[in-house]
Amino acid sequence: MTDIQETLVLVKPDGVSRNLTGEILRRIEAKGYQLVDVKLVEPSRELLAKHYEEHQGKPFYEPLVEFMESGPIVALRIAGERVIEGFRSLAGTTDPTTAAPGTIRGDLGRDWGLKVQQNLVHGSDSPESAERELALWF
Ligand code: RTP
Ligand code: MG
Repeated sequence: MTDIQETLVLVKPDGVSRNLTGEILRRIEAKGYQLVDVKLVEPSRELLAKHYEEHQGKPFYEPLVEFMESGPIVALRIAGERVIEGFRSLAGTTDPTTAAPGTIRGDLGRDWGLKVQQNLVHGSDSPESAERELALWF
């Protein structure tokens, strides 16, 4: 049985400013996922507050939102078999220093003592998150 899903991927401001959007999309397409929609977004604080509502009140919340407002973001709607967990696997774990080599964060991410991990990408973490986040960004 197939399980074709859609997920939201964000190339965060560090990825866009470091000209890594193409490299990130290349990895997504090379894996076999389909690009369904794409846009460059400068998100409002309201959008970011909704996007990160699960993190409100955490110590990293404010620096995270400020970082996400620091430059344009590329939002991608991606489709494929089990793409939600598949993209999380391509991205690697949250901290780019310890993310496995071979992953986007492990190969390309940097954490040079920055408070917020500037870890290049976001990917929805469940079917419920994907549906909610795609409706926010697209
Ligand atoms: P994402 O939501 O961006 O795909 O990343 P994730 O699931 O791996 O990480 P999550 O726990 O959802 O955290 C969201 C983003 O917040 C920043 N963060 N900083 N301790 C910290 O300083 C910290 N923890 C998380 C990262 O940018 C992370 O991607
Ligand atoms: Mg998350």
